[in-house]
Amino acid sequence: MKKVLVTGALGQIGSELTLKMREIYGTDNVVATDIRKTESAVVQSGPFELLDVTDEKEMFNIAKKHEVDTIIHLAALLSATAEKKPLLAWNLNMGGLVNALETARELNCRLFTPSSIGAFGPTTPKDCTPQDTIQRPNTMYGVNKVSGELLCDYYYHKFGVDTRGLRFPGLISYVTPPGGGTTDYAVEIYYEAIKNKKYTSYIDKGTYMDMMYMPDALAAIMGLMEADAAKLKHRNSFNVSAMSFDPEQIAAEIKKHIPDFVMNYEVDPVRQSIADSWPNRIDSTSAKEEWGFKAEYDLEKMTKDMLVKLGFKSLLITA
Ligand code: VAH
Repeated sequence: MKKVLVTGALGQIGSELTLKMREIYGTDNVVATDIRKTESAVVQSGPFELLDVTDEKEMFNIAKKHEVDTIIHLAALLSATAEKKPLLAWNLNMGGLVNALETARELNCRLFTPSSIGAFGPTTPKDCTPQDTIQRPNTMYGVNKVSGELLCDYYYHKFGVDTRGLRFPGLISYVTPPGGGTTDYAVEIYYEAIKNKKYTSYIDKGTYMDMMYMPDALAAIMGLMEADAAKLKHRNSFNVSAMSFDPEQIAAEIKKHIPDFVMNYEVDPVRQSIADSWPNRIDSTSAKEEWGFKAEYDLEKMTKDMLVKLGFKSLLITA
């Protein structure tokens, strides 16, 4: 990776990944793009171009102009929004990916795009979900993710494009909030715990989902992109997870630091049914074996860090 183009650079992953990669690869070597322009650090600190990923010509032109050798394609709608606007999700999520793959093919770039635990469905084994298993999702987001995995496989086998991907769990961070996802509750809860000492969860007790703290997600993307291509047996996205919990467990962890924190439940049927269709806990063995994936943060370590980073002053338990 010498020169990188990032799409969706102002989103939850992009806003942190762009800055991290600029530190490592040099500011001018990471070109950020997004459909909107803000006063953010990503826009201020290095090259930035406005880009609607459904515009193939524009994506190609920007990639060519900056002579990039790697595309990190992040622009997409998340699961809950995709369920509300399925056609928009299809057009944006699939149209954007096809354009990124075509640009990568024409300019001989390596390409990363995230898949998700959303690529699994109700008939997938729920626990210790294997790397290679049944994928029959019943959400538009899931349909996009499986189609995306297949397309990445296709471009690798048919055209030799060096495609790489990760099936991310819910990503938790204190920098940029996610938007329109099913796992967003696990981010919102920290903000509300500090602000109001209470949170109303739209996901029900007992609903387990995989999660990961953003520093581990960024390290995983860069680790996979730097991995020796010859060692990668999977091109269709690696299972990666750092932890699995249900709303009661994250609330209990927060209570260790904020004892009067109160959790209430008002279940949102749309997001609950999406969550119910996903695995409880996926198996990341292939990622560990093929390119050395590892996660540093579990629920306890992440909670301490989130609370401190969000400005919570008195941590009762410090060890
Ligand atoms: C979502 N965070 O909730 C995303 C994700 C694991 C799920 O891909 O839509």
